[in-house]
Amino acid sequence: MSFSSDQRSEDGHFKLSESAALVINKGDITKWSVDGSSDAIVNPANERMLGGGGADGAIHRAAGPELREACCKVPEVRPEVRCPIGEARITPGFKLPASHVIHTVGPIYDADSNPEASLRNAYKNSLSVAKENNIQYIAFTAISCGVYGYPYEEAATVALSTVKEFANDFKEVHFVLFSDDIYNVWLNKAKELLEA
Ligand code: AR6
Repeated sequence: MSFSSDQRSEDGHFKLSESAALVINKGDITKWSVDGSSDAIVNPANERMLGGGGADGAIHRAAGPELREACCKVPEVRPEVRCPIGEARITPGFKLPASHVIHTVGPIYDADSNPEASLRNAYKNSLSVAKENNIQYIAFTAISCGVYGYPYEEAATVALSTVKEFANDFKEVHFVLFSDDIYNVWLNKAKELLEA
C-alpha cells in the first residue's frame, strides 16, 4: 500500500502512523476480510448480544447460527446483559470471511446521559479487545448511527479520534460504510483529523 506525499491517496486511504493505514470504504461489512486469520469486524450489537436488526442482523445471518450459539455462551454480567454499553466481547466469525467478530454496544443517542463517552468507550474497548487477541486488521461500521440515532458528524469525530489513539497497534483499520452520506461525512472528517 502506498501513500502520496501529502499522506493521502484519492480513494479513502490515510496514514495513521509509519506502519498503519486507515481505509474508508463504502459497502457491506459482512463481505469484508483481509486474511481470514488476524482480521475482525466489529458488530454494533445490543446488550443481550443475541442478534437484532441493521448490521447486527446482517452479521448474524452471514455468520450462521453458530455465531448466536457462541454469543449465548458469553456470560451475562446481569440478567439479559452480556455486553454493557461501551464494552466489547469477541467471538469467532464462523461463516463470515473475517476470522473474528468483536461485539460492542454503542449508546442510544437520546437515552444516554453521556453519549460521547459511551461511543468513545465502544471504539476504545473494541480496539483493546482486538489488540489483546492479536488482530492486525479491524473493520468498523458507524456504531450507533443507525437505529441508535447518533448524529453522523459527531460520531465521525469520536470514531476517528479514538482510532488515532491506536495508531501503532494495527496494520489497517477500516470503516465499511453502507450509505453515501455517512461515507462522505467520514471521508471529510478523516481529511480534517488525519491530514492536519
Ligand atoms: N454493512 C455495513 N454497514 C451496515 C450494514 C452492513 N451490512 N447494515 C447496516 N449498516 P445499526 P446501531 C449501517 O442500526 O445504530 C441492531 O438492532 C447502518 O446503515 O446497525 O448501533 C442491534 O441489535 C448504520 O450506518 O446499529 C442494536 O439493537 C450503521 O451500520 C441496534 O441495532 C449502524 O447501524 C444497534 O444500533
